Amino acid sequence: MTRIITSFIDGEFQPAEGARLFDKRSPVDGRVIARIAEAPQAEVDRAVRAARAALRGDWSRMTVEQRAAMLHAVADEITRRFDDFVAAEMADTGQPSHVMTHVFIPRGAANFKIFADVVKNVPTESFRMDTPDGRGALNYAIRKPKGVIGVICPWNAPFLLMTWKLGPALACGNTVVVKPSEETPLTAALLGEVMAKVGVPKGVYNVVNGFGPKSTGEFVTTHPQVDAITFTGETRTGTAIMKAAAEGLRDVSFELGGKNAGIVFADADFDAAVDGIFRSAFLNTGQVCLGTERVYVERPIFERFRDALKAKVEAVKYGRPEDHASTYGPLISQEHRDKVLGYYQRAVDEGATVVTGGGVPDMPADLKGGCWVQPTIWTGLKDDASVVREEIFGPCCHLRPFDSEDEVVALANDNVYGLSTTIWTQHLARAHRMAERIEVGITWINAWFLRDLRTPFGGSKQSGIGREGGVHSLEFYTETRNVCVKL
Ligand code: NAD
Ligand code: 6OD
Repeated sequence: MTRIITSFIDGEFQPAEGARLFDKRSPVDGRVIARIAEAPQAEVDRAVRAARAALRGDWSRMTVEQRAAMLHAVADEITRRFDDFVAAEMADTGQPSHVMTHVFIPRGAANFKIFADVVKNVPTESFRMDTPDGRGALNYAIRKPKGVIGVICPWNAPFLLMTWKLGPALACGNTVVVKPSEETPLTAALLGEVMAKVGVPKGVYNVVNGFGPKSTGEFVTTHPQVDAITFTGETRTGTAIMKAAAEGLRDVSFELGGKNAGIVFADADFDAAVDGIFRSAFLNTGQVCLGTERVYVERPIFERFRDALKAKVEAVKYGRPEDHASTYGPLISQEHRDKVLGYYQRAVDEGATVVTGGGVPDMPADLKGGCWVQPTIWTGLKDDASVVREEIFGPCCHLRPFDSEDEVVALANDNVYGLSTTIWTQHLARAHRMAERIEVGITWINAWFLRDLRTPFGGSKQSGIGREGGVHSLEFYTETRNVCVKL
């Protein structure tokens, strides 16, 4: 029988009777793997009220130490149920098991641990001031939870990205109403089981499922009792959510789209650069916000680099995620596949040379219903081609030669997005100089997606608002208040 995923509110999964259900299909073969109950306005309202009530219950009476210990217990339970999380995320996304076991699921547990530790160790400021009577005064700051946080999540790395918001939100003493992507509901539901098992007070973690506009997502973001909204997803959606948040002047934290530049100098460690760019363009079938769909290669090594990257791309192994030989998965949905294939066609129309890929692979009969596309490399596009300017969010990149540092900095910055860049060179003085000049939130030098969770993470320009990570997350998930004591 097909499993039904319902909302998790006030510590309980909701009954499925009477719910409006929609299908969750496997990206691998198109089979229906679950049916999801779309939470209507009234159910979102119950979730928000549960979260509000929990702000005044046992959760609010816990010491920081007790809350941090509870989040460590959540992390430990995720680790104990590691295989269940891997299976759920593989079913939702179709991505290979090694990506789940090495990257995405371990980060779930790490996201709870790091912020449990941060809140215990971050001081607040104090200022001693002079006063006319000579006795002075002491100011000190205290941090308070912001309240009920609406957490709106995307589908591309569902568990990593959801827990990246939940870890700090809960560590700071907030309660949450999470809206997972309609494409990837499974790990958020599993986390409900974990929260209940560990004894996280009812109403602290709530999940409502459904779509975005005119559906569950919008019901969360427009709810007047939601105090702040943290969102990861497309820039266009961020604009809609910001409008919703303007009502009631609620705070937002946004991690949005990107069209990131990978930059390879001729002096780079060649093999490391090819590996790095291969990962940055094709990991997770290119569905990573930090991915490099624009790759600039210094002219003397351009052709050699193109050929080496092509060889790696042509060696990917398509297959089911649980087959350990698979290195490459499908896109998330047929809708997203149509979008990516639309760009594949547009690249040809805009005059690209297709180095490899550009279409649909010939899959075995049992996988034909999946959302497969070929990993693709282009060259020869003009800098103003839409394929070079717009986020595709697929397994593809355009390679373009460059001749000077100034030229490549200008090319990298010539975009409305500013999320990340990866620079490959042995000339570290130049790399540091470029890091100052490229308008992005995150620069990697001779690395990509190497994450220290204490560092500021977020985008410049249209790639985001705010920074999360380490103490930066506390700026969003707490309200700092000043206390002034006359001495
Ligand atoms: P999306 O914006 O389509 O959807 C994200 C979430 O928002 C989903 O849960 C969706 O249901 C909800 N939503 C959509 N419209 C809404 C509305 N009007 N009101 C409330 N909720 C609404 O994004 P996606 O397709 O799921 O994810 C891919 C995008 O996310 C890409 O653009 C990618 O670059 C971006 N992303 C950015 C980062 C980052 O850290 N900067 C990380 C991952 C993904
Ligand atoms: O590593 C992270 O914390 C993070 N937010 C990664 C985002 C990946 C985007 O697809």
